[in-house]
Amino acid sequence: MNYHDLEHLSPPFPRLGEEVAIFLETEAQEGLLLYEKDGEVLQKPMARVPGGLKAQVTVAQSPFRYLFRLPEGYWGSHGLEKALPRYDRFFHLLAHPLPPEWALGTVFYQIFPDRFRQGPKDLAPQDGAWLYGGKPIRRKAWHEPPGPDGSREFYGGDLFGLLEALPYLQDLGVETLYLTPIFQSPSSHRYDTEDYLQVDPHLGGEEALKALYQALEARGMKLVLDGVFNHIGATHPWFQRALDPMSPERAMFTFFPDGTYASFWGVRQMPKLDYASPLTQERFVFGKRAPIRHWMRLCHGWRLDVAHAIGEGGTNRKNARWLRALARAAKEEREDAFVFGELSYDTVPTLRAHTLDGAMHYAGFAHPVMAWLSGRDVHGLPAPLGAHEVWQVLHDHYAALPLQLRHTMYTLLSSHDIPRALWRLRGDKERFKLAYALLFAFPGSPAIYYGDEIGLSQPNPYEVWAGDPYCRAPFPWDEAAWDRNLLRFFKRLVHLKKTHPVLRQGGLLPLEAPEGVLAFRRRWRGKEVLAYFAKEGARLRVPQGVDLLTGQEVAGEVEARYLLLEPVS
Ligand code: ARE
Repeated sequence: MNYHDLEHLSPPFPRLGEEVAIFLETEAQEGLLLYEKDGEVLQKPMARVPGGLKAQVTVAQSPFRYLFRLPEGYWGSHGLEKALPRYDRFFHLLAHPLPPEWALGTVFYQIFPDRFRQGPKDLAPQDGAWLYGGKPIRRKAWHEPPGPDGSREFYGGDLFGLLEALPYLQDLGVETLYLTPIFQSPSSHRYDTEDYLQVDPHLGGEEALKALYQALEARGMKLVLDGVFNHIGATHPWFQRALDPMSPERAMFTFFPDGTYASFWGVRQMPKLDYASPLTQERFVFGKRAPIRHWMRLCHGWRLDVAHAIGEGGTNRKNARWLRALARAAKEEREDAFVFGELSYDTVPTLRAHTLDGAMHYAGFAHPVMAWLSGRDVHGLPAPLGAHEVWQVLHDHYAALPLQLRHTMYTLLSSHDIPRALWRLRGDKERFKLAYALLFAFPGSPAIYYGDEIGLSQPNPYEVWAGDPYCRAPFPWDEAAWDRNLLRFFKRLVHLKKTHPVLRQGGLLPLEAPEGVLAFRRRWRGKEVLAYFAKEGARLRVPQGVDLLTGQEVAGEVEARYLLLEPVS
C-alpha cells in the first residue's frame, strides 16, 4: 500500500524557501521524488527509512508540485500511473500564507441572523417600513412559515438573540459560527449591502456584534462573517452616485451602452463591482476602511460570497489575483484570519492557484451525496447515483486539493441556498443521520445549518423544488418541537470530530466494500477509523473494534446503515 498525505510533510505548513521532508508510506525499496521547478521536472533520489521512502527538498514555489517514481510506476495525487502524468495529477503543496491552525476540521454552525433568535427587545422593522424591489417589506410572526417572497419577509432575529443562544450552541459543541450578512441592507438576507461599515441596526448594530464577539472569545469560539464583495446593494450611496456618468464612482461598476449594468445573476438590486477600478480596489482591498480590514477586530474570518465571480470588467477576469489580494488584506490585519470562498463551480483550479484558505463547496460533497441518498437528480449529476460512484467523486475531489487545504474545506449538506437535507430525504431520519455521519467522518470542516440538529425541515410540498426561501424558516425555540434523539446524535458527532485527531486531520483512503456501500478509511499517525455507509442498510464483515457512535464493541458480521469503527490494534 502506498499512502501520502498532509501528515507526511515536515513541517506540514512550510514557508517559501523552507526545506520540507517528504515521506511516502510504501513497501517499495527505492524511489525518486519528481518535482517541478522553473517549468521543468527535476528528480531526487529517496532514502529508504522505516515504513517508507523519504526525501528533503526546498519549497521553491507555491504551488509546489511533485510525485513519486516507484518501481511499479508513477504515484501521484490520484494513485498509480504507467506514464508520467500531467501536472494536474501531481500532489500540490502550498507555502504560507495558509489557513490558521484553528480552522483545521473546525465544526461550523451556520446562522441566518433574521431567522435564528430574537433578543430581549424587538429591533425588527415593522410591516411596510420600506419598499424592497418596489414592494413593501413584510413583518412575520416567528411561528409563520416562510412564503415565496423571502427577501422581503422579516422575522426579527438579531445578534442579541444569538448572544442569548450561546449556551445552547456551546452545549451542542460547535466551534465556529458562520453568519450570513449582517451589514445594513434593505432585504432580510442582506446580500445587497447599503453600508458596509454599519452592522444593521435591526440586528442590534455594532454594540451587538461587539458583545457577541467578546462572548465568543470568552468561550474559545470563533466568528466568520459573510463578505459580499462581488456586488453591492443598489441603494448603496456609491452606486447611487455612479448613476451619474460623470461621477468618480461610475468606474467601480460596469455600465453598458443601453444604461444597464453588470450585476449578480442579472439581479438589479446587486450591481457587480469592477476590480479594475482603483476606487473599488481602495474601498474593498487596500484602504484602511475596506470592510475586510475594518471588521477584522470583531471577527476571525470571512466567507467570500460568490468568490468565483469576483473580478474585472463585469466578469471574473483576474479572479485569482483579487481573491489572493482579499485574503492577504484580512491576514495583514490579523495573522490567524481564515478566509474561504463560496466556490460554486471549480474549487480545485482556484484553490491550487494559491488564493484562499478553503471553500464552501457543493460539487465535491453535498451534491453527489444528496443525489445518492435522495435518488433525485441534482445539478446534472445522473440519478440514481450508486455508492461507489459517489465515493469516486468524493475521493477525486479530495485528492485533487492542495494538501494544506484538505481539512479546511467548508463542507455541508444543507445551507441557506439549497433545500434542507432532511426535507430532501422526505423526513427519513435514519438516512439523514447517515448523511451527517458521513459529513463528520469525511475530511474537512463540517457545517451544521441552524436547525438541522433538532430536525427542522421546510414547509413547502416536495413537488415545489426550492431551497431559498423555504429553507430559511425560523428556529423553533419551543423545545417541544425538537427531536431530542437527533440532537443527541449531533452532539455525539461533534464530540467525535473534536476528540479524534484522525477524523479532524487524518488522510483519506479507500476501503473495499460490497455493492451499495460507501466505505473509506481515515488514517493519522498509524491510527485508523473505518467508515461504512449503506443507504438501504447492509450486512458488513468488519474487523474487531469499537463503534464510535454507540461506544459498543463490534466484530464479524454486522447489520448497519452507518458505522464509524475504530479497530482494536
Ligand atoms: C432571490 C430570491 C430567489 C430567486 C432569486 C433570483 O430569494 O428565490 O431565485 O432572487 O431572482 C442572495 C439571497 C437570495 C436572492 C439572491 C438574489 O440570499 O435569496 O435570491 O441574493 O437576490 C449559485 C451561485 C452562488 C449563490 C447561489 C444562490 O453560484 O454564488 O447560487 N450563492 C450566494 C449566496 C446567496 C446570495 C448570493 C450568492 C448573492 O450564498 O444566498 O443570494 O449575494 C449549484 C449551482 C450553483 C449554485 C449552488 C448553490 O452548485 O450550480 O449555481 O450557486 O448550487 O445554490
